[in-house]
Amino acid sequence: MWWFSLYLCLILTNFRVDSAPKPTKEWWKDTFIYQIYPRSFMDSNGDGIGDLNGITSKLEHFVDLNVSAIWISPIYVSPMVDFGYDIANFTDIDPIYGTLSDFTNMTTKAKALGIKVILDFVPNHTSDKHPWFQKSIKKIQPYSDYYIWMDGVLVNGTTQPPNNWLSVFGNSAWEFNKERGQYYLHQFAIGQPDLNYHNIPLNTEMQNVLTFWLDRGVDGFRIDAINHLIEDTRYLDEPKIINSGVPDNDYDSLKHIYSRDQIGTYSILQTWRKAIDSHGKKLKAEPKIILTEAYTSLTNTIMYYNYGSNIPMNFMFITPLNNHSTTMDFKRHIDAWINNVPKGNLANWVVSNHDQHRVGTRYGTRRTDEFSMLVATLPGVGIIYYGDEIGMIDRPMSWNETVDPAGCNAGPQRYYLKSRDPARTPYQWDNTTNAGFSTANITWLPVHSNYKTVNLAAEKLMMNSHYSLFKKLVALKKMPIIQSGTTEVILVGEMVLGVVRRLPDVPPVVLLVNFSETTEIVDARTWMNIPEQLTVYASSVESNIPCEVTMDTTEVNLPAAASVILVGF
Ligand SMILES: *[C@@H]1O[C@H](CO)[C@@H](O)[C@H](O)[C@H]1NC(C)=O
Ligand SMILES: *[C@@H]1O[C@H](CO)[C@@H](O)[C@H](O)[C@H]1NC(C)=O
Ligand SMILES: *[C@@H]1O[C@H](CO)[C@@H](O)[C@H](O)[C@H]1NC(C)=O
Ligand SMILES: *[C@@H]1O[C@H](CO)[C@@H](O)[C@H](O)[C@H]1NC(C)=O
Ligand SMILES: *[C@@H]1O[C@H](CO)[C@@H](O)[C@H](O)[C@H]1NC(C)=O
Ligand SMILES: *[C@@H]1O[C@H](CO)[C@@H](O)[C@H](O)[C@H]1NC(C)=O
Ligand SMILES: *[C@@H]1O[C@H](CO)[C@@H](O)[C@H](O)[C@H]1NC(C)=O
Ligand SMILES: *[C@@H]1O[C@H](CO)[C@@H](O)[C@H](O)[C@H]1NC(C)=O
Ligand SMILES: CC(=O)N[C@H]1CO[C@H](CO)[C@@H](O)[C@@H]1O
Ligand SMILES: CC(=O)N[C@H]1CO[C@H](CO)[C@@H](O)[C@@H]1O
Ligand SMILES: [Ca+2]
Ligand SMILES: [Ca+2]
Repeated sequence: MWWFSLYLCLILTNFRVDSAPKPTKEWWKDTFIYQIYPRSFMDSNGDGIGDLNGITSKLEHFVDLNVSAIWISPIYVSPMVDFGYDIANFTDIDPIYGTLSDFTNMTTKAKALGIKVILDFVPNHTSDKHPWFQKSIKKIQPYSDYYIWMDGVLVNGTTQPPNNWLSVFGNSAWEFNKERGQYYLHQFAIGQPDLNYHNIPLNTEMQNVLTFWLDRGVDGFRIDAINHLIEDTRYLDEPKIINSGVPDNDYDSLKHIYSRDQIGTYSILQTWRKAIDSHGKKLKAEPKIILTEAYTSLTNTIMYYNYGSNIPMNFMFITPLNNHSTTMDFKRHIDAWINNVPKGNLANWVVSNHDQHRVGTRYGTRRTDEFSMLVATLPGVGIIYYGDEIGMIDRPMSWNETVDPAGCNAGPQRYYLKSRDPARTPYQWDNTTNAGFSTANITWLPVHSNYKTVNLAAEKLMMNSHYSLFKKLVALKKMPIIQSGTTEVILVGEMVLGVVRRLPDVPPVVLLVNFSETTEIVDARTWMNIPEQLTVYASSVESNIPCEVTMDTTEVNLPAAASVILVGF
């Protein structure tokens, strides 16, 4: 009765086949992009903090991995209240990281090695130490309205903030400034006043910032927190979420209908797309990439494609999916994304970033590799966070080790729910002092104690490591079947998720992921309509499934939480 169960499976899993996206000449197509958190990548001068010369000294790593680009989190002048996301000068390098000539040194070498450089563009706010803000306080033109200033409201004789809006990092989003006698909006830290995009000269200044870095040879920008850019100018209170289960000063206690995802955001993005493209035309340069960061609905995310974003970051493996999601949840979300990418655009998949727990911590270490394997097998661009390629995991921090403002603001009882420090520890290069990251006695965040075994040098010597697996995945992404084959996401029984990529006249590429805690044998051949004999191309490290062996696909033995990629070449 195999035909009956196959038929049933076709109905139950709502089989779908998409047409291949049109080939584009964009350099980021079918590649991985690698995020560097510069404080933690490589320290060249022994002060315990990573820097530009450190990155320059390690650029060969990206050639070795064969990723197309590095995206570097902010390196600009900053009081470091939010570790660089609070910027006091958009067009200069913070001395902690180096100088503009170190930057040029880095990009020159990157260019010679064929590695693209993407900078972080943080348009929502500046540091409160930025000269624009200092002049805005004094109402000096044209800076007076560069920020969002409001009078307080008098409640029972005391001045209160203009409304109930909350900062992402907790407490009111408004801070009173005595000198100006008004409140300013800060959607993030108090030291990060929001810029006012209803002010046209301000946006012109921001376009000049983009041009400044394009003149210095950058290949594109990743735009930070874009959905916080514009606020509804009625400044109405936001509704409370009933039974949110969090304290009243927690960002998650309100529905952010007036301070986030406002429609005007898209036209601002379009002005930046135009500024970047017209700069490129003058120089006949290669196309520039724009990635946008917005934790928002699928519909809102997809809309960024239509207004100039090449990569509206797809955070599904961070949220809404999590360790408790079922195979069906995964299928539904993956299908929805692939179906909604507008024609002529590329899907994208983010594994991790500096705001989230590391992937092996979110899903458990056995599932660490699952996500780079999914990202490699699915169509489009993969985005990984430094350390993902060697399986780095969170290093839990005590309260007094905590330095992230999101953690500090939450206080000693709740800091660990909010702190992003555990995912920002130094890169683990080798088994020497500080994992080879720094010669300092103390690094800005502690190195994870697992560095003696989890490190790049050790993994390079091993046959079966996260590193060797990741290199195979980068190569897989460049194969024609992954670039332009059809994609089907299939439930193989209840506990196994399958992805099949097909091109006419060649054997398929098949990914199987076991969501369960016990081993069983599945008939992938019947469920997925694939050849009876396929070869193991790659497997998750802890699965211990040997590579290059031939498998009978009617009886695939998948250990707990294992992932495996099968090919016919
Ligand atoms: C790196 O990728 C390029 C294509 O993007 C490919 O031509 C080259 O062979 C790859 N290098 C290695 C060492 O695999
Ligand atoms: C940023 O720094 C550069 C170099 O020091 C300086 O020329 C420029 O005026 C600064 N920008 C602002 C807005 O202060
Ligand atoms: C550029 O970086 C390399 C490697 O770190 C270093 O040897 C060289 O002196 C640097 N050059 C400049 C101009 O800073
Ligand atoms: C103002 O004061 C009155 C009397 O003390 C009190 O009942 C009321 O709740 C206060 N209003 C607010 C908004 O705090
Ligand atoms: C993920 O779920 C499994 C099964 O319920 C559990 O054993 C594991 O501890 C969870 N891992 C994380 C990181 O929550
Ligand atoms: C953290 O605080 C505790 C109690 O005050 C102290 O014993 C401990 O040494 C501190 N640890 C660090 C890393 O500062
Ligand atoms: C590191 O600590 C040792 C011993 O405490 C001290 O002698 C040395 O000067 C310190 N080095 C640095 C770079 O701080
Ligand atoms: C450190 O790593 C090297 C290889 O990178 C290895 O040869 C050596 O045995 C390791 N030492 C220790 C103490 O683990
Ligand atoms: C993922 C990301 O970059 N998030 C950033 C969003 O913006 C705030 C404020 O700039 C940063 O703290 C986050 O790190
Ligand atoms: C670990 C493991 O093998 N778990 C599951 C793998 O897939 C089969 C088939 O769906 C499940 O029954 C196993 O429990
Ligand atoms: Ca340093
Ligand atoms: Ca804003």
